[in-house]
Amino acid sequence: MERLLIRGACPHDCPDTCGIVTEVENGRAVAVRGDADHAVTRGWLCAKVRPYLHHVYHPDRLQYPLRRVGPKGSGKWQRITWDEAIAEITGRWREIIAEFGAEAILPYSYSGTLGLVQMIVSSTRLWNRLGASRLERSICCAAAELAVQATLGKRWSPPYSEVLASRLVVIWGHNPIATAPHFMPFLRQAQRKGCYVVAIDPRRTATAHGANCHLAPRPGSDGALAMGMAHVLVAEGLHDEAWLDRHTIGWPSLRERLAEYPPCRAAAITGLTEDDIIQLARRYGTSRPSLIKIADGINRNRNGGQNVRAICALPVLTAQYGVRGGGLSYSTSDYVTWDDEALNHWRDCPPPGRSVNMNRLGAALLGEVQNPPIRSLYVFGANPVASSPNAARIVEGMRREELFTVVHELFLTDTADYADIVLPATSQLEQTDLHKAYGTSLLTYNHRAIPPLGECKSDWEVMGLLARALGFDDDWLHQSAEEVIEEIWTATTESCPPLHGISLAQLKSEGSKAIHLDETPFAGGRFPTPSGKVELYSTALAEKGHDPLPGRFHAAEDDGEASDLPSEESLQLLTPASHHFVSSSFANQLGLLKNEGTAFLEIHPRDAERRSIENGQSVVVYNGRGSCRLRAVVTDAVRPGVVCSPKGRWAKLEGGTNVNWTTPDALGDFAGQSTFHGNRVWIRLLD
Ligand SMILES: Nc1nc2c(c(=O)[nH]1)N[C@H]1C(S)=C(S)[C@@H](COP(=O)(O)OP(=O)(O)OC[C@H]3O[C@@H](n4cnc5c(=O)[nH]c(N)nc54)[C@H](O)[C@@H]3O)O[C@H]1N2
Ligand SMILES: Nc1nc2c(c(=O)[nH]1)N[C@H]1C(S)=C(S)[C@@H](COP(=O)(O)OP(=O)(O)OC[C@H]3O[C@@H](n4cnc5c(=O)[nH]c(N)nc54)[C@H](O)[C@@H]3O)O[C@H]1N2
Ligand code: SF4
Ligand SMILES: [Mo]
Repeated sequence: MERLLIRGACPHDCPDTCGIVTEVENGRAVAVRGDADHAVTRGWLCAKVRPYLHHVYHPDRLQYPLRRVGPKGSGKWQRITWDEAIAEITGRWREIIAEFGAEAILPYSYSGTLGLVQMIVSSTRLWNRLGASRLERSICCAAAELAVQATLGKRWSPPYSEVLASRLVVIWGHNPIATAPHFMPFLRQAQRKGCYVVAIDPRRTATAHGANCHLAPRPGSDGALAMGMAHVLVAEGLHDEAWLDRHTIGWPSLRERLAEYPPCRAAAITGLTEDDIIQLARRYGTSRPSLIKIADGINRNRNGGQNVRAICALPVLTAQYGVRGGGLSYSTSDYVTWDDEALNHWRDCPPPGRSVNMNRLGAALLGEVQNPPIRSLYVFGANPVASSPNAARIVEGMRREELFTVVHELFLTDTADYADIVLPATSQLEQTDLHKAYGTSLLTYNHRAIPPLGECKSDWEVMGLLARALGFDDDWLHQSAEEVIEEIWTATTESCPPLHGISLAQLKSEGSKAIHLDETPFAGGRFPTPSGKVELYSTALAEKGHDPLPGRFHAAEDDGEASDLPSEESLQLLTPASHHFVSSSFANQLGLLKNEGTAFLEIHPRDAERRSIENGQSVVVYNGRGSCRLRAVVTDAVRPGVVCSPKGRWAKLEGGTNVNWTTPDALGDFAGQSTFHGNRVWIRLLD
């Protein structure tokens, strides 16, 4: 009997990017484990990925191409061959291109996998060559990314283990127990050494439960909280004037603006007490090193960009950037930036197509995007009907008779239901890829462990078939996954010091490698901004039409959707990460569904009582956009006025809709950001 151990990478949208070891017997995977040699994984996988083989060998895996035979959404399919599928897709595209031009085709992908080949390159090369519409990829982190880059220059963060040097950690709008589990052992170890942990979240998450202190501000008010803290730091002389003079631009103007945020005003905006804000500021100003840790949940509202800007300013005031155990931990994404030309091959392509904001998919399909209108949608590595905002509009758009939709998937998802052609996709065990983590400083290689199930093909393989059928014979569209990685690695490595001394061969054989970071981010107060300093005042933001200073915010989280009920009866719905799913991935897996329990809505006792809702009752959550049904959990874990229901449920398993039937497709303050959490809803008992 042949028995092999194959090293791979967890492909899911998670900052940890674990190393996985798959045990394979006679071509079949029989076990998966966390890679013990992987510096972040350290031998264990999270609750979601431990049962990965149930995902890979799920009885519902798509195994061959399908063509729709009934009306759109009717669930009637006919098996076809790959040759037929590719001929039909490219035939339709030729007609569409002849009539409307290639921009009438919109590829839609996001985070089913984060692999270099199967996501990044598969989202660029073929589409660039075709001149298709481009997708503005702003569903997750666009505002925070722009805020951090404008302020500090790059998204640099210390490795998880550096938290052992921190005396104070402020976990701000982030729930790492669910969303970055491998950070937690390091945090616990720091706590045992006396590190104090503050959690700032409108609800008492498991992470907040394990903190030393939990503050629950109103959602979207974090910028005002940060400004209030900064006000106190300055009023009490806890800031470092000399450091500010030397290493920042815009300090005098920001200082003036801080006058607008005495603790009483910050308290009124955030719903915290003045004393909470003063105590937090004092603790932050007197504990060093102090680390602020954020992720992306905090930026999914109308003020997301400016809120993150204000938070980024706090370590500036206390001179905590460049200090081991201090500063900001957000993302490591900008240490290694893959060579743009090698990824995209722009030089071999027609002028780039126009950009369509992914958060406006429904609106775009229904006519917001014109000249040309969108006539074909190609979805892969994404499940927009379940995961993108204002889903009722997406479904309405996908039902358009003249829209030709292809969905490349592992499963018949809520999105695949509306396709004209469905193509079967490989899982991570069946494909090759390279993964750069966004939360850690490791690169992890994914070797293919097993042959594809049935007739499944990887994203990149399908790109090659489509390219060939469209008559594009360019060799960079027909490389193997290994060749793609080799080309991009070679083009990137020379000009990228963090990759120096690492060879691809080494990475392949060892499975994972840490990139070279010899010092704490921003050591010596050096910032990769145009001025070389922290840009408290940002000309780059001013040029984009934003306030160049942090501290001016949209008033309410009003997303402008009418309902027939009075607005004082509305509640703000947060839809953060589920513990047992990654977005909608895994939310069709029985064991994980069982562990996550019935889809629920956390509601404060006061808000429940006003509506005569009791624990365990079924409720309808609704607004002008749509509705969904949930089980009420009456708990003071959420603040009054706020309700919470984790994202990721498959609508078709929940009576036809999920929380995204209510979420707004309005855009945030920066970079076309999604505003899932800026969502007003009404609630009633299900009759
Ligand atoms: N288990 C699991 N892990 C995941 C994911 C998943 O779906 N499930 N998703 C992955 C993805 S795509 C991402 S982007 C990351 C996100 O990682 P996180 O940002 O950690 O995840 P979220 O749960 O979206 O948001 C974190 C917290 O922010 C709170 N929050 C919401 N609005 C506000 C606000 O205005 N202010 C404050 N202070 N808090 C607020 C929510 O209550 C929530 O507890 O996680 C990744 N990891
Ligand atoms: N209400 C609410 N909704 C949210 C959020 C929120 O905070 N609140 N957060 C948003 C965030 S942060 C994100 S990142 C998005 C994520 O949204 P999406 O990127 O749409 O993620 P998923 O819903 O997990 O869908 C990914 C799909 O890709 C498929 N897939 C996996 N691997 C492959 C592959 O190799 N090839 C192909 N072709 N398919 C594959 C999976 O089967 C799955 O159906 O969700 C957003 N949705
Ligand atoms: S989802 Fe995150 S924690 Fe779980 S195995 Fe994947 S990378 Fe690791
Ligand atoms: Mo995300």
